[in-house]
Amino acid sequence: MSRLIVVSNRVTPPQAEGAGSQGGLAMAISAALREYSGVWFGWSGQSTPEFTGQISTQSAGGVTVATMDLEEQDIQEYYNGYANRTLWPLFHYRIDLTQYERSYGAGYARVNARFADMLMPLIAGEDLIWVQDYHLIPLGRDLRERGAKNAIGFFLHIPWPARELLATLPRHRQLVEALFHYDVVGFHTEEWKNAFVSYVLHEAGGMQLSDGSVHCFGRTTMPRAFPIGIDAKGFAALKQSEVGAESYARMIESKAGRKMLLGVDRLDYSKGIDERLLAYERLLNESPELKREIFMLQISTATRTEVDAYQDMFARLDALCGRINGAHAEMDWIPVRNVHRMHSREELAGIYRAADVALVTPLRDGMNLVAKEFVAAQDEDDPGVLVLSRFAGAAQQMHEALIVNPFSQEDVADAIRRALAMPADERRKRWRALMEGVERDDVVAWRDSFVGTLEAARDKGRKPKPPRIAASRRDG
Ligand code: GDG
Repeated sequence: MSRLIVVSNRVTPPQAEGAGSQGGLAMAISAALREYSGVWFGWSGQSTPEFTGQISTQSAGGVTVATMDLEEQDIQEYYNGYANRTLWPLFHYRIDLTQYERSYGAGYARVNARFADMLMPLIAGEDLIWVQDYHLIPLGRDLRERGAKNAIGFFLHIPWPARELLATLPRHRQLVEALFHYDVVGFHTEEWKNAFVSYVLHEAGGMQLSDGSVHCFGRTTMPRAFPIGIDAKGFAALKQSEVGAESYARMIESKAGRKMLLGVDRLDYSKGIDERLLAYERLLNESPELKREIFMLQISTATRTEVDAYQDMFARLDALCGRINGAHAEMDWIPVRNVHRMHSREELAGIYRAADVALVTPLRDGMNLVAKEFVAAQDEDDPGVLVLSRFAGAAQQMHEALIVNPFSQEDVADAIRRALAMPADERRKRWRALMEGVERDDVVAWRDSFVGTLEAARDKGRKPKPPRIAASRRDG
């Protein structure tokens, strides 16, 4: 078996799992690498006064973890700048928040080149290289320029924007061109993949070939949807752990017979937290009979605190929760519990299990793992109901959830009412179908399907090439 080298912006060693610090991507990667004798390379998260080009390596759970430190200027321009002030908002359809600064673009190019310089000596002939996410789009091209002949794949964890939005980005063609140095380009959903193909055909004048690959800028790549999953069995087991069972018992006691609506998010404008609270406020105003019967627990953890768009989010959230509580609370009932503390994975599993309704209502989300974790943590005899935004990638797989438009307070309030009133039989039926999908399309299936496609692309590249037949070419 070839060795797998995974490259991502941040690296969280697998043994840190359970410590409560891993985001969606980190959880998925450590689960994916666990069975490989793979290498995981990325930024340590630390800054250094001057870039030294030194790599620290450590072995953890069969995985070699290799990290480098970055200079403060690199972190500001590449990470807080181009990645999180430019690409993240733009790819989440927020051009109003997108900052287009040349210095950010220069920092992004510089750090990707640093990644390539540092990674080249670690690469052996047969290694498969798998680059993760929007921080590292140019890395494949930078590696090729340094002579890498390996199969290199790229996976995007966030949405791919509509081409009209992408066209607002200065040098958007160069960004897309860089993707053509990968053998495989993966997206969570057909929708994001189609948006990419649409750009290639209509904006860049490329063509799609009969096998689904796309040809443009003199190169060919294979775009495909690989919906990410969770470690479903592992997550379901967490709720049975000592801490998981304890947090479940604590939640059940504090529910005092009421039904709990649950939101769990990194505090990010893409997650639709304010909109969700406004929908809940509307529900309380429209259905006063539900008061005292329900409450909402919103867990929102801090993220990207150095980026301005995130800085006033806690203040806004607290003000909104304060307003709802001020208007509706009674001496022995509070409608919203607003929690910013981070919980361990085990605690989280217990909390999910105790919830009656999960509100996963992002305005735009690549996939959303919270939806899948909630399903995995339910008890089969008495499962909760998932209310899911149609704009989360997860909605394209989780059809048995109550699918809502998160921009419509009425729509979300209706879905909450429906979830609260749903008979146990229907809840079980929906949950069984959802759980089947979460178990089948888990993180191992995601890894195997991506790596299998990358291996196939490598093997195909070794054979003599058949003549190319254009399946479709639309004018641009
Ligand atoms: C990106 C894409 C895509 C949250 N609070 C706590 C905590 N979390 C964990 C959740 C979940 C993760 O954070 C969030 O994952 P998401 O998938 O919802 O979102 P992003 O972090 O934005 O991830 C996303 C993902 O990449 C994977 O491709 O699905 O669309 O945006 O795992 O459980 N974890 C702990 N304590 C908390 O308080 N331990």
